Amino acid sequence: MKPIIVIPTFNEKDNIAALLQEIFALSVVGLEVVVVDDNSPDGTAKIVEDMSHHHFVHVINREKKLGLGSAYIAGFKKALALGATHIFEMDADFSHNPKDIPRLLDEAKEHDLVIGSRRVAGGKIVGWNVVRHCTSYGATLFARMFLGLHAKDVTAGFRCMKREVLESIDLDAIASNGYAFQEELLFLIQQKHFSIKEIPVLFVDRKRGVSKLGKKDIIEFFTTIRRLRKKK
Ligand SMILES: Nc1nc2c(ncn2[C@@H]2O[C@H](COP(=O)(O)OP(=O)(O)O)[C@@H](O)[C@H]2O)c(=O)[nH]1
Ligand SMILES: [Mg+2]
Repeated sequence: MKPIIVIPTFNEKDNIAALLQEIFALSVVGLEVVVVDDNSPDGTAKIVEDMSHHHFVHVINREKKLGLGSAYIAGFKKALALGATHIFEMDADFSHNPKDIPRLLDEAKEHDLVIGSRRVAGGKIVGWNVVRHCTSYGATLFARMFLGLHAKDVTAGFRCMKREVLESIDLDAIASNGYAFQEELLFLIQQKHFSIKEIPVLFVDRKRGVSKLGKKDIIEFFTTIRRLRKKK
């Protein structure tokens, strides 16, 4: 088995080294990490490059901030080329607990996509303000209603997919580039009838660094729903 965790980063210098250390402290055989950095002004990529001498961590350096969606696509392609059996999505900011990685991987024995879900029994979001809760809840409701998504946490960025899932999808055809990327990918996976399982996770808002979620992303989320609806 060769699970590869793809982590997009933009200005995560206060999180990335500690996160990678926690990931590599797990007893998961064959685990590797691909960090996709968009030329973070705070030097995130250099921290990861220095760690790559001692750990199985690869860095993709992109010239500028090109968006979350394209960062994930670049990371997925690299993970597939490295021979990953399972590919994870994960934030760099400790909102996703590295200790949940083995649980997700274990569920992936039975399912093609496993979502670390905040919206099933036992899952929880800690540290968001009311506005963020309402935005996320509204986005989830709309996406489920208009796209017929079965998963309860459609915007989750903590996922584990079997390689066959990504191999079956035309990654270059994914048009959304911000946070809408997560709903579009989920839509495509569901359309191909892969088995999807949600397991509860505790999501804790970042303690260090700032969120990159912007108004543009929220608008794109809803325009993506309109675009994908036509493909249902
Ligand atoms: N490479 C890259 N990473 C990004 C970009 N936007 C966000 N990220 C990273 O994607 C992850 C999720 O973003 P984050 O700001 O934590 O979003 P939030 O958890 O929804 O508030 C973090 O690891 C960010 O550093 C981007 O444009 N390019
Ligand atoms: Mg985050």
